[in-house]
Amino acid sequence: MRLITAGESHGRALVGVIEGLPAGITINEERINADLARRQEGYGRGGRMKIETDKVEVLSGMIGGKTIASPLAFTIKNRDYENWIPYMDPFTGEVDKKALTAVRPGHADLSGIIKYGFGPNARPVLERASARETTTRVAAGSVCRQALEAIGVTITGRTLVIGGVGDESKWHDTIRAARLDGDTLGGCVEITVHGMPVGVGSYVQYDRKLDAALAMHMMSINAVKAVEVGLGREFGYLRGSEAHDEIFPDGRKTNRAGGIEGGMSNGEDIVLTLTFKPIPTLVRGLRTVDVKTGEPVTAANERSDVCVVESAAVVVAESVAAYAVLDEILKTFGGDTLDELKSRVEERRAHARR
Ligand code: EPS
Repeated sequence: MRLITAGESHGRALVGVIEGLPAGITINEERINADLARRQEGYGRGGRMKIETDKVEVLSGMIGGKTIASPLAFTIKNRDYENWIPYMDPFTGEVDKKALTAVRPGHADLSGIIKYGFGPNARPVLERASARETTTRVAAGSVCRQALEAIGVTITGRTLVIGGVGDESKWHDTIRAARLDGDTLGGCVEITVHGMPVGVGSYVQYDRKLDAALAMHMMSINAVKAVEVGLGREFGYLRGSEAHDEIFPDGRKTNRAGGIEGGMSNGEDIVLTLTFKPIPTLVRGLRTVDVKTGEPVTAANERSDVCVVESAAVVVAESVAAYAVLDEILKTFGGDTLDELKSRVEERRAHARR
């Protein structure tokens, strides 16, 4: 499959095109909208989420509720665009009237203006670097999830840590304290893929390894700085006798590998842990340089979220995993129709049981 996304955070709309979906997948629009709504939730979100009510509009690739194998295109409107037309209109927008020159450490601002020659204004950079882009990843992922469920593969996610705190009962207090300090927080999210058939991915070539593909997709999520498979970094502290999952006549009794050995799924749950860095837009502002004057200043204080790890990051990670897992399943099994794919996956499951 291929997925291409487009859209600026305060532009007219977000756009996605998924190419390579098999024909015959039943897609429920309300499921997509429910996932989009879940992405907007969570303690620690900023004012923007009160403006938006993200809804998908599918433009092509489906008839009568089922995919027809042609590219599935969709849009999600930015309601906030109404307030930004003078600055963001594709033909008449005067972007320098919303200039951001006090570039934010940790954001794409500085490298982006150097790279694309935007003069002393990071607005055209941050509009696309914004995590608003994850809206399209969730809509695309929701479509993929519905295909995966039809072949018995489901994906769940949960927050493990917010701002260094593992105790869920303390998360809101932790986020509240950061907000009062004008600060932001990151955290960790765990993603589990259940029902994966054996042998998705391959050991035979580096770019066919399942863990390599999943890591690439997960690292592409805004703010993700680490992806771990199974025990991940903990492997560095263990002996082989403590690290591997022994095999018994009735299967494995542990899943330290996180469901992937030799770049292939081994039939156990795939378990990934993602670490998100704290959002780089801080109310208190970090020290930086104004790219217009060259003077030291406090970084721009745009409206922003304090923490997205409680809900948004979970659904984004689940959705990106759904796209990546379906893509890898299709690379391994192929199938022009969902029924073809389903029977090939079933055949593999039957073979693995033998
Ligand atoms: C973001 C800044 C904020 C966030 C945004 C990401 O938006 P705004 O600049 O409109 O206040 O709310 O996230 C979303 C819009 C979203 O849908 O998640 C940024 O600078 O990355």
